[in-house]
Amino acid sequence: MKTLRLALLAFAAISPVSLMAQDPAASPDRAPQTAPPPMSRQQIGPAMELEFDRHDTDHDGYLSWQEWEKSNDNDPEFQTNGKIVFDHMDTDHDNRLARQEMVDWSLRMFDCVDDNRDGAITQAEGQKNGQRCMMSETGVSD
Ligand SMILES: [Ca+2]
Ligand SMILES: [Ca+2]
Repeated sequence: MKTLRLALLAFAAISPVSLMAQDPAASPDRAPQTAPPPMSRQQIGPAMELEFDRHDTDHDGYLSWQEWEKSNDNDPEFQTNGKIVFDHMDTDHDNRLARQEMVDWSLRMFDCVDDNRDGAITQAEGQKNGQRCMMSETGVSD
């Protein structure tokens, strides 16, 4: 699950629909049984922009592998699987992620996870489909 979390970096980090099991301690103001609200497809673009800016530390408008890698705590597992995912996101193969590449990838993941096609993903869908979608999109799972 660790690799999935890292690879889904933006997607999971910005989403109230955590792909991880919900940690009740992390949301003391919310009853543990209460699922977070679904995340709509419209939220993905703006959320990814924010995430992109947070990681683009040299502000050149691209995420380099170094910038991407740095966000992941030097996890050795990330060195291999993370690079595979990065290369999948880098659709024009210039070894850096443009904003649009990151947004497009997230939307592809979103559409895969949203298996009832209602334009929103619930926590249940994330947990049920997150790993499978990651695998089908990149060939990498946990
Ligand atoms: Ca950059
Ligand atoms: Ca690129």
